[in-house]
Amino acid sequence: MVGDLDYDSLLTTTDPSGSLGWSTSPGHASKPRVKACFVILTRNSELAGLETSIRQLEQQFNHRHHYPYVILNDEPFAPELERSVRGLTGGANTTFGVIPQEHWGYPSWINQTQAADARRRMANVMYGGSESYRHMCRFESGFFFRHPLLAEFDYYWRVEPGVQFTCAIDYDPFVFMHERDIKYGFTISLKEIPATVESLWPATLDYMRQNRAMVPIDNTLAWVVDPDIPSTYNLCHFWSNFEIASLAFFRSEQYLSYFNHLDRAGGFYYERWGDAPVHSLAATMFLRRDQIHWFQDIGYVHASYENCPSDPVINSEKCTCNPRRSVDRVSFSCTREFMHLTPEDRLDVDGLL
Ligand SMILES: Nc1nc2c(ncn2[C@@H]2O[C@H](COP(=O)(O)OP(=O)(O)OP(=O)(O)O)[C@@H](O)[C@H]2O)c(=O)[nH]1
Ligand SMILES: *[C@@H]1O[C@H](CO)[C@@H](O)[C@H](O)[C@H]1NC(C)=O
Ligand SMILES: *[C@@H]1O[C@H](CO)[C@@H](O)[C@H](O)[C@H]1NC(C)=O
Ligand SMILES: [Mg+2]
Repeated sequence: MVGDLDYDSLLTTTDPSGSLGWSTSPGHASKPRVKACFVILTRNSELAGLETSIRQLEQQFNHRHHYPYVILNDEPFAPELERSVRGLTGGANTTFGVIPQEHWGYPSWINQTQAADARRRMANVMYGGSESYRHMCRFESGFFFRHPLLAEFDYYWRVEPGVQFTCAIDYDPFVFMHERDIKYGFTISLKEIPATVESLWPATLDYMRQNRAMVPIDNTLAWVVDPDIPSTYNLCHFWSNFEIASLAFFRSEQYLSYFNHLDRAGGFYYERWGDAPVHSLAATMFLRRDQIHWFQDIGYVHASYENCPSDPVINSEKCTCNPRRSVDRVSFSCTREFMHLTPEDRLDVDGLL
């Protein structure tokens, strides 16, 4: 929680850009209103993409705010990468963290023979044959928020190498979320590849059965359960390569107990559970609809999909993207359904279990 933040005293800003999110006074370092940072997990080989992402983020948003960057890697950073990133992040504090071994690798209870069998069986599924991808998904599901470099922060914005930000962001999304008690923000939602999550929903139902009190009545599960086929996961998830979220949410007893349950079940290795469906199912179980926000106005491109604001005024004034390419318009997005959810769509959890 960021409840102890003295918000009112920070309301007057002398930031010459007039943007929200900072108060500056002569002789003092700029001080952000919300303790927030960017988190970028990267490999040394992704330097070019990392540079693209940071350049665009600085240009569209952060040159006015100087939120710090935390760059993470499972291997020691190449000195060239550190030098190059520091050159691009300018006024923002940038720290480089190597991920502790116990956060990136098999837990003791995983049978690695069985895990290798699963990789062979799933060789023709996207990343189904990859061992490192699985370590990455487990790390992003259960550990990134425990990295010591994130300890001082309350919110984070996840960024990946090689993404693009196609609209000027002339307000502060962290402040926007903090003011409204929003815990999870996304740009793109999609349907997951079924073979990667076959047992994720059954494991989630098990979790809810064993931890019934953890799931509030005003949850958002209606978004992931098809009303016509009760007790079935419709594969909808927020695409986690972009995320602006509360770290308190991930550090909560609810989230941690859910992650531990999934980790024990083994599907990060015996299937190929992605961090996107894991974060999403947690958000829908533990958060209210109004604590989850679609950043429709943040133009964002990751590989083959993009989010682009359809509002003609916003689009023409702030963006360089084509709204006709925005993925929320297509059938394999779940964003339209998310926007249509009302409190009356509340799902009876006991009916599910
Ligand atoms: N340090 C490190 N980072 C990794 C590794 N694998 C993936 N990542 C990072 O984890 C994030 C997700 O990996 P991606 O390869 O982008 O996977 P994806 O987004 O599901 O798929 P594509 O971007 O379409 O390939 C990115 O930030 C990568 O840089 C790894 O083995 N080591
Ligand atoms: C930069 O971040 C590090 C690690 O969190 C912190 O110790 C240091 O004080 C920060 N520097 C500035 C100038 O804020
Ligand atoms: C690990 O899995 C393999 C293949 O499924 C199995 O033959 C073996 O008995 C398992 N090992 C243990 C210790 O459970
Ligand atoms: Mg990616």
